[in-house]
Amino acid sequence: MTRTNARIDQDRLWESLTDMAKVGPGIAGGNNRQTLTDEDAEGRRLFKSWCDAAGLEMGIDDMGSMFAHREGTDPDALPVYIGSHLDTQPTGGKFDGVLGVLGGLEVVRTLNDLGIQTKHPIVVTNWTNEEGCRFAPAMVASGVFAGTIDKDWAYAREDAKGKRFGDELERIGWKGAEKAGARQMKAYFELHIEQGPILEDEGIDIGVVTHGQGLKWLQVTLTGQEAHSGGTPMYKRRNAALGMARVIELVHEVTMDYQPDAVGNVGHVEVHPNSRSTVPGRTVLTIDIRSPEKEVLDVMDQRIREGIALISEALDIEHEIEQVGAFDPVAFDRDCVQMVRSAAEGLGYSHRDIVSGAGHDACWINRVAPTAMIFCPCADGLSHHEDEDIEPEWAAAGCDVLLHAVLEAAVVVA
Ligand code: HGY
Ligand code: MN
Ligand code: MN
Repeated sequence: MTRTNARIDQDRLWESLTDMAKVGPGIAGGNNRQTLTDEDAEGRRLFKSWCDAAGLEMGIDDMGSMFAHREGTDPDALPVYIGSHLDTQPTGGKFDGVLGVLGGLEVVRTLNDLGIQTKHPIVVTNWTNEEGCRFAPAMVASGVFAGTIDKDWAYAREDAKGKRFGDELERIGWKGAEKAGARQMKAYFELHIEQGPILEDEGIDIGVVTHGQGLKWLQVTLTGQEAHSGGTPMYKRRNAALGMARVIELVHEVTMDYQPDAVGNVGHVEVHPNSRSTVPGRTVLTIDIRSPEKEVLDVMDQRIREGIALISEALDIEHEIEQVGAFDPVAFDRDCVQMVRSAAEGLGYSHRDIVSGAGHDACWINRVAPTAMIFCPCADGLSHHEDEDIEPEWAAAGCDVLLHAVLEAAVVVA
């Protein structure tokens, strides 16, 4: 095989995906490898052992992100980065994020097999806490790297048990010395499953991701008054759970006004004291709204805030709204996107332009380096679900395109 018709090793990629899936197993065949847990640490060790075997030099930054470096012939040339994330949702799948990290490793393994040298070094990256489920927000380490999130604010984020991000990073032993964001990149490529149904429904091999939709996470705290659920008359209640229910309905109603592109969700809720015979005095919920258009995102944000104020007034409860995550809609780099498109064409894979519904580390890295993403289909478009699944051939096609896009960016010299 030569540079032009180089292909990755599908069986080896699939074997690595299968081995990583054994780390932090879920309860129904997927994964629960949440960030900065012992399972995450085990997955990191496994990834590092594979990088060591591939002759890569590992760097770690002070957010715990991992950078496995393959030498280029010109050590002064800015590296081409390939990355994604190894952390998962609590009921996550085996491929969300993992395909992008291990696909990057497979690219390096293939170059080693073929003895292909590139002018620019190549770096395979695992970003800490892409999912944002244990510690909000999502994409926090790539956000610190891109200079849009303050590191100390990130360190102070707490999980549901009050554990701090910074302390957990120290505890698992993956806090590096490098300052996050000190690295310079020539380009960044991320391979990811689509996490939606379009590619599979249309029978298309590759998604050429031109844009990513914008996102806002609003954490809402509603405060009423705990009271006895038997002795307290309905008219005297200040029910924070009723407020939560009405806010969830509000998010749905506002979002439905901006179809088909806008989406809204409330996936995180807390009810205090969560006792059967007590009217809840406090509820906490996170609103997740997204749209490819910034204006729509902003008007949804405003309408929801106005609606929460009216709900609170009607129920005589207090409300506090904190924006805990946000990024504007992203347009990826045209040259890098074209490298993806021409790689798919050169390899004979069907492809179509697509907008990412999910957020990715690439959305932040796009602010500091020319960036593009490659999608492969996923079964029934399902993700953030333990049944998340892909065909080995889908993974291989995406990784082949990643290989050739990276080779174009990194410039083959031998
Ligand atoms: O929220 C997201 O879109 C990503 O999966 N963390
Ligand atoms: Mn992901
Ligand atoms: Mn995800």
